[in-house]
Amino acid sequence: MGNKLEKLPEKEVQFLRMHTNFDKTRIKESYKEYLKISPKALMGLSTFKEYLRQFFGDEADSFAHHYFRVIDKDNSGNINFAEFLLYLSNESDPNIFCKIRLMFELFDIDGDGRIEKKEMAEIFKIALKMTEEDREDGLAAHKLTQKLFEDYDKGKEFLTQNEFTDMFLENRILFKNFPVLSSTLFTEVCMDPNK
Ligand SMILES: [Ca+2]
Ligand SMILES: [Ca+2]
Repeated sequence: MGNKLEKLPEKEVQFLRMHTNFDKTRIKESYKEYLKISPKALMGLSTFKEYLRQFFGDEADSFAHHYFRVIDKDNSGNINFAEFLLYLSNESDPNIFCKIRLMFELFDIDGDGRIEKKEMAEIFKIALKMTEEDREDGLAAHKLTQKLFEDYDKGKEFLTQNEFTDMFLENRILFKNFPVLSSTLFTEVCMDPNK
């Protein structure tokens, strides 16, 4: 008691009801869980790193600033609860295209709306490291990127969002080791149909 952070303002609850798949109860419960991860409500990169490490191990460390970039929608340098929940909502949405959109943003490191080879190689390098399949300092990631570009970039040297979507849908196994943040807050990732 006495900590005014403990209660989520009604306005924010309403906003999140409108913009996520979650009902009031789940929003409030998530907020409690979120405060355990980030007692100050605003989460900086170092807190976010600790959180990822706790759930996904040290290997997830190199993913931290990339995920952080995607979640920190307003580029404020901090993640707030709304940003976090919006991310979880998209990630756990039954519509796979919501998740693909997040993945696209993860790979589009410079945010210019297209994925260059070096961006894809960078992200796959991290992902492959988590599976210990890439001991050769990114070589496997480069080969994989090369192959995917041959199949999907139509000779342009970058992937558009549509091309990335096709690539994702036809190669889902490549994404199996990416951290799924909604699994950390919700034991069963499912939607309330009466939102
Ligand atoms: Ca922010
Ligand atoms: Ca880019």
